[in-house]
Formats: sequence, C-alpha cells, structure tokens
Amino acid sequence: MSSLFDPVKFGDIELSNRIVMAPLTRNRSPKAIPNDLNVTYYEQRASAGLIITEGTPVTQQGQGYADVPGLYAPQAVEQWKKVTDAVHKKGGKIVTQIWHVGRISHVSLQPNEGAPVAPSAVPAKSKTYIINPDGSGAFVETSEPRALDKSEIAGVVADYAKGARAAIEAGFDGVEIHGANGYLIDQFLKSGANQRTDEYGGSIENRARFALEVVDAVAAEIGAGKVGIRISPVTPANNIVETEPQAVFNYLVEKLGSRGLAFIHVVEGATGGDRAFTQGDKPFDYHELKDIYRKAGGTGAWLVNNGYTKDTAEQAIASGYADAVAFGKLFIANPDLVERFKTGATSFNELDASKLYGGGATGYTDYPTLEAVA
Ligand code: 8OZ
Repeated sequence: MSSLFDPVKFGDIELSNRIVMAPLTRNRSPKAIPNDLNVTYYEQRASAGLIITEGTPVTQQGQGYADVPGLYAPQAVEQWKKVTDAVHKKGGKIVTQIWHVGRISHVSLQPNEGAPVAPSAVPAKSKTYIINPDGSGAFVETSEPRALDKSEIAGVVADYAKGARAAIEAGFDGVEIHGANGYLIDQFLKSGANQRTDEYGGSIENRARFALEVVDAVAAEIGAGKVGIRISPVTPANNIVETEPQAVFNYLVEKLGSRGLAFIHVVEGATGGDRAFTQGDKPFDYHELKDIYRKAGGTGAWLVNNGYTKDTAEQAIASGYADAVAFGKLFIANPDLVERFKTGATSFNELDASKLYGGGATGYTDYPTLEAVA
C-alpha cells in the first residue's frame, strides 16, 4: 500500500513524493516573461514531488490573459531557466503546462489584434483579463473567435511541439499538455464548441483527432516519457459543454493507452469547485476512465485533482486508484505543504483569494512556512 510520501515515477521523471503542485494561473509575469518573483515563488514550493507550472502559452495566438508567462520568446526561455535551476537545486522536479487558449482570448492580446482562433466560430460566454492602454486591468468578454481553417491546424499542432522543445531548453523535466478547462484542445473535444464538419468535428473520433495529434507531435519532439496531459471531462469552466463526456473521454484515454505518456491528470468535477458537478445524463465514472486507460496498455501515472484534502488524498492512493494527487489552493497558501502533511500539522495558512490573479509579492511569495512562524 503506497502513501503520499512514497516516491513514484511519472514516465522518465522520478518524484520523491506523490504530492503534486497543480498548475495555477497567477498573472505575475508582465510581457509574458517570467521574472525573479516567479523564481522565488516556485523555489519556495520545490518540496512538492512535482511542480506543474501555470499555463504557458506556446504562441502569442495561444495567449488569453494579460501577464501570464509564455514559452515563445527567447527571453522567456532564458528566464524560465532560472526557475527550473532554482527548483532543481532544491531537489525538486518541475514541468510546464503548455497551453493554447483557443477562443478564450481577446483581440487586444492577439497578433495584429486579430480574432482568437477556435474549432468553430462559436463565442464562449466567458471573460478574460486584459491590461488597458493606461495600465489598469479589466475583466472583459472574450472576443468572437474565427474557425481555424483546416490548412492551419497542422501549424497549431506544431506550435505545441515547439513549445515542448522550448520547455526542454528551459530545463523543465517535461511538459503537461493543457487539455482541460475549456481551452483549445477541450474546445475540439466537446460538441458545445466544435461544430466542424471536416475530420476534426462531428464524431467522437474526429473531435479527439486534434488532441491526439498534439500528443503525438509533443511526444515525438521530447519523448513520451516526459509528457503528461490534463483533462477535465465534465468541467463547465469557460462555458464548455459536452452532453456525452463519458463516451468522449473513454475514447480519448483508450487511444492514449498505447502512447507511453508519463501521466494522465484528471480534474474531477468542476475545476476549483464542486467535485460532484457533472455533465451528461449520469454521474461521470472516473474509475471506469482509469480502467479503460490501463486496459489499453496505459502505464502513465494516474494523477487526480480537485478539492482533495490530506485524508482523501491518502485514501485515493492507498486504495490503488490514484498514483499521485495535485493540490492547488493549498499549495498557493502553504509553500511547505509537504512538510505540513508529513508532520501532521493541523494549521494551514488561509488563501487570500483577492490576490490570486495579478499583483506582486503579497499573496504570492509571502505565505509563511510553519518553521517561519514557530
Ligand atoms: C484561472 C484564471 C485564468 C486561467 C485554467 C489556465 O483554468 C487556467 C486559468 C485559471 O486552466
């Protein structure tokens, strides 16, 4: 029986424990370039078995929010090196989440102020965050997207592979492909955003084509043992809708089974919210999903997320269901989360939700460790 504190392998990546830091958007990297404050933030959390960074757009077209750090500018790669060096010096492991937002963007963030791209020209009833010309921030409606022409899709797939290459150059141990939360890959997968009539739309097989092409391109670029994917079968995040999530994701993980990935990261329920939230006509069966992946030969670690506590995480691992658990809000507020769990601490810093997105050190790098307050 394994515990949270046992080592585990995610493909080529060796984790010293099973407590993973979830990807968390923090909007503290102006001009899409990581900075010294970002280095401190990740270094403080290096005792995680694995850090998955916040989403990092692979192109400017993939950018949907002000001040998120990218992977496409040479300077960003140089700055990310400082992050990966700092985490590795502390004995940690770190992958970056490669991201394309698709329709969840605003013209002011796009190359030449063009329309964001999506499987279909279906707007999301969703908001994003931009910086006005006067420097003030604002939440605004996402812009009307345009449908990707079939001839453009291979280029977007290649952009993910380029991002993965840049991640390796920046010293990351691997990448997590962002296939969750209503962004581009999820938009292709789910019928609410995908109304295409070519081989990328319609049947489940067609809607999964883009995701699998991205996985194959990224794996070919850096090796499948360094690649994971995050999925969120039923989340309503960013106005994404699917009436048959079980069928869609059973198909997807079955196809992923033969691809030798390092890990599958599953957001259970509504991202950052109700674990029982579902879409479709019956509750989603996550155990069935995992069984299908394993039966298809999938050997990647099964990483689960959403609202886990130390106790529920231990149960998920002890029962054999999960190989590791990703924690989000707890890791924001407690840089020494692993130590707190290990020592059976009963006290945890409270999250200051008003400081989640944007700003400086406050609510970012100033959460104290237990040792600091002792
Ligand atoms: C919160 C705010 C902005 C982006 C996600 C990348 O939901 C995000 C995100 C979360 O995956």
